[in-house]
Amino acid sequence: MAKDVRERSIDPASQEMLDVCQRTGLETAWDRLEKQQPLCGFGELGLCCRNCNMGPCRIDPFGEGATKGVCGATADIIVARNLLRSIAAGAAAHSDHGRGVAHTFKLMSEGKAPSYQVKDKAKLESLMKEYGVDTQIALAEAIMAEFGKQDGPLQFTRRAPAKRVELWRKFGIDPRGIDREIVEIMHRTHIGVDNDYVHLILQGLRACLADGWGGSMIATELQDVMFGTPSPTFSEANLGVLEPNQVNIIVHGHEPLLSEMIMAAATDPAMVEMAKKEGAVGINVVGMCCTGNEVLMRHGVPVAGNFLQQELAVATGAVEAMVVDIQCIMPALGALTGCFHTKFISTSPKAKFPGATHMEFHEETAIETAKAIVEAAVVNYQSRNPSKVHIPSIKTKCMVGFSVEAIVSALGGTLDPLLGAITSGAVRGIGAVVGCNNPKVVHDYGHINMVKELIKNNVLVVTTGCNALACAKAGLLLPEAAEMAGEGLKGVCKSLGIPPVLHMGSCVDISRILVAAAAIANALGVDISDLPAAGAAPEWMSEKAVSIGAYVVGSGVYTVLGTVPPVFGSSAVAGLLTSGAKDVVGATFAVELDPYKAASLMIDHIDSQRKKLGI
Ligand code: SF4
Ligand code: MSK
Repeated sequence: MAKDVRERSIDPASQEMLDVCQRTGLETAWDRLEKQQPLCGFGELGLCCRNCNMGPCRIDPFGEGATKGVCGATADIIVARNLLRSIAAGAAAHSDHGRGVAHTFKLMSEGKAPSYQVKDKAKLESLMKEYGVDTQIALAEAIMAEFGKQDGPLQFTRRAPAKRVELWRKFGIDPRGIDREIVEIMHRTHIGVDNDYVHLILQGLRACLADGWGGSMIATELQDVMFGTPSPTFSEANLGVLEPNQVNIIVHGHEPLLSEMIMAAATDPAMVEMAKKEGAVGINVVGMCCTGNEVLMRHGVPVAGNFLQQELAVATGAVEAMVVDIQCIMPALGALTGCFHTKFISTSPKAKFPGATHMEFHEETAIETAKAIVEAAVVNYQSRNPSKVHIPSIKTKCMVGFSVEAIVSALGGTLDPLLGAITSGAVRGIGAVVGCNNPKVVHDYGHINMVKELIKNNVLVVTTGCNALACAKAGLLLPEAAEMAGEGLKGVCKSLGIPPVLHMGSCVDISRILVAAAAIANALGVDISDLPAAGAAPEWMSEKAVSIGAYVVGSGVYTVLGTVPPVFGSSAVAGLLTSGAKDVVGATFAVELDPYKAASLMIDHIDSQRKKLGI
């Protein structure tokens, strides 16, 4: 039976493609979610454990069947251990991305990666100063050493306000080393090790702080050094950025290391000439997910969409190559690209996919690999079947690239105008809205409605990841969107010429939000937990989002989740996260599926913080 596409997405381009998929019998994530119903109730509550082979064990949430695993683990222990393993995976993903960037930076510094250069010398010099080193190689070595450190501290954690660092120390959650904290989670959650849920969750906080103020921040900072610190630029977003008469190449995943090279290769005149010989008018590189965010904010490269649009983009039949690196890439793309001429090209030594052609990327030969990939796409143009092409003519302009440096510059070189606007109440507070899509909720519905509600109530929104792309598609990243904001925020945006929703980048760039929060807190002489600020992930799905949510709360920011985390099988763990954490890190989680109610929770929190600050 035909599905109502409006129940799957609020984005018109996605609705159009979902309709095409239904008519042509192409399966998408939404169809597969339906086939998964009913979802496992034990899994949803976090009550199943397969950490050893006496199990798998599961706890009866109604207390009628098993109340303990074979080893005696209770619901509290099992839920906490499962949560920690998600944090470990998420922190590992971000941090391994950071390690990859640091490795490239080191090779570049040693003269072994000729395709890369320093693009932001000022940032390089300020990082050298921060690390107390005199040479670029010494900086590369010091940053690489952060991953294997045993005793800490991680240098960037010292960007947090002194009160926050003091609190981390007091509770024993100041990270000692990035890899160490992740490994310790895996150790402690092994059968028969750490069986105290509070003690476990404290370790989860220590590991996720090593992500936000460690691995993710390293990725952001060194990417800025090598590819340039973003500054405001205009571009376009949504599936309509695919061009009917050009060779379309989508770069998808999370790292800019290869996509920057693909960009360079695609603008090579010889390559453009080759595309013309194949009958195309040019080569059109577009982004998807966070790789998309990376090239969008640095070069204004148009972006085709967010997480749930990756299959829909292929279904347009107009994609010559879907080039992927790491994270958030659906293995379903293999079978789907097989229905079209599209080449599915994997590039990371860490990530292979069924149905993909593997063209492995190494820093030493980056531009050569990029050229080979672009050439493969160009040659593939002739194989496009025009009868299968359907590109929705829907795209929206957006203004992107608000790094912390760009925000300060937009404010005239100091944070004072923003602090003044917050103190006067023109800007009620700051909402950080981030995170994925999840077919369990209507695509983009949570993102867009929450953000609209926040700006209407004079909350300045900063955004990254898939939320940023949802906002781009909905026109919220334009200065004109100030018309949708409350009077105070509208006035501030108009006087500065900025949108009410500031695009700060990809998922690892949530570290930029931490840096901004620390700078504002320091300027006000308070801790981050005192700020009139709140976070949200309305449609989150990935383990990285679990780590992000935890480090945002661990940094002192109240955070609302729009899909239910698998922790409610333990009222003790759920209570600790939604209430008890306040006494430790000064912030908690809330879970609210309705974006309007979630925005209200954030606004109420912001108001109570303002009251406490006496503003
Ligand atoms: Fe069961 Fe305990 Fe083994 Fe988990 S660790 S599978 S609860 S016996
Ligand atoms: S891409 S982690 S779906 S935000 Fe960063 Fe989007 Fe979430 Fe991936």
